[in-house]
Amino acid sequence: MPHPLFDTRQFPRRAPALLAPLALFAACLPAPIPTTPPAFDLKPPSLVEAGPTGLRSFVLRFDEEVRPVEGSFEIEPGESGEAPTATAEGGDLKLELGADQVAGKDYKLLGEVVDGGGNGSRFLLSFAGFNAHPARLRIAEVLTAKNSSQKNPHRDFVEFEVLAAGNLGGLEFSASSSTKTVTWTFPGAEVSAGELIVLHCSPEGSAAERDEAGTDLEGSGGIDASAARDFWSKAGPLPDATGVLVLSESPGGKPMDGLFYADSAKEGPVGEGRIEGLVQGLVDFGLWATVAAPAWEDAFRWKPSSSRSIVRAGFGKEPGSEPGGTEWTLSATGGQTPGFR
Ligand SMILES: [Ca+2]
Ligand SMILES: [Ca+2]
Repeated sequence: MPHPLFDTRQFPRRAPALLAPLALFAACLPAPIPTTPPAFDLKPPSLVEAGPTGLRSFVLRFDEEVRPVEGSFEIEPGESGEAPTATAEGGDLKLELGADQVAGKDYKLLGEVVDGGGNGSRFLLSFAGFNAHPARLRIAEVLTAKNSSQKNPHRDFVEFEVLAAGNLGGLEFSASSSTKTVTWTFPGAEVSAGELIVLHCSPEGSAAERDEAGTDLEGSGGIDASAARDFWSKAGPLPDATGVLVLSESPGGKPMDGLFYADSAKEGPVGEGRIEGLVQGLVDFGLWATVAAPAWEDAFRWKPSSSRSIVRAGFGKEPGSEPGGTEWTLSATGGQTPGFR
């Protein structure tokens, strides 16, 4: 195998010796045709994108042609004990797994490729197991700030309504302020249409706070734990006053629903930045309406409150039938309903 930093096939060591006799005849030869120096590939392949493409398939795209290093591929946890097999087509490395992935389960994938110059790249990736029948959800209610009232305490939560039955595994929820994004990925769980799901975004960290991914919906305690399906995210709280919430089909995938909310004191164009980009992403998929470039007036505008939740006005409407701030309203003070309508 060639040395990773020096491709001997492209630069034979005997080359200088061969050039010497040629120089003797140079005077008899026509003027030399300008040539470019030989190209040395010293750069290892870079990974451009990667992800599962089916229950047993995974594709990694590199920025140049690659070939797999046999025996280097491992998946953890391996559902079958068999190592993935790899084939390459140009810059695409295709892995065939020995068993079906479990939707939303955490996997690690390890392997190595080399390019035509013998430069190697090792990779170690984490990914959520492929979801062959994702559930379709939309956001139903949001409480953005902790309310530490002794009598009626609440914590940041997002309630989702299941529009179409399926598996939650790998669906990604993100909450962004102008400076920061936190993301959380659903574990695998089969859900039915009409079910409500509560994602608690500011847990206390108590042992009673348990994810309800199975059939027992009474398994969790903790503040705001509900009769519906509860999950607890340690990724970080929701932005209190102004932010963008996005639910995506897969990590970094197509958005399924979103909410743009803003302090009513804000006016005019949102301006370039994280929030504008996220709102534009929702607009592009017909999930939020704007007149032109995103402006604060396009948001659900409110006077931020830790005692009132933001609720979708009217369950039962098709998503996108009236996308935008007008689809949302505020609950009464103390009128949060995590896990029920
Ligand atoms: Ca529950
Ligand atoms: Ca509710």
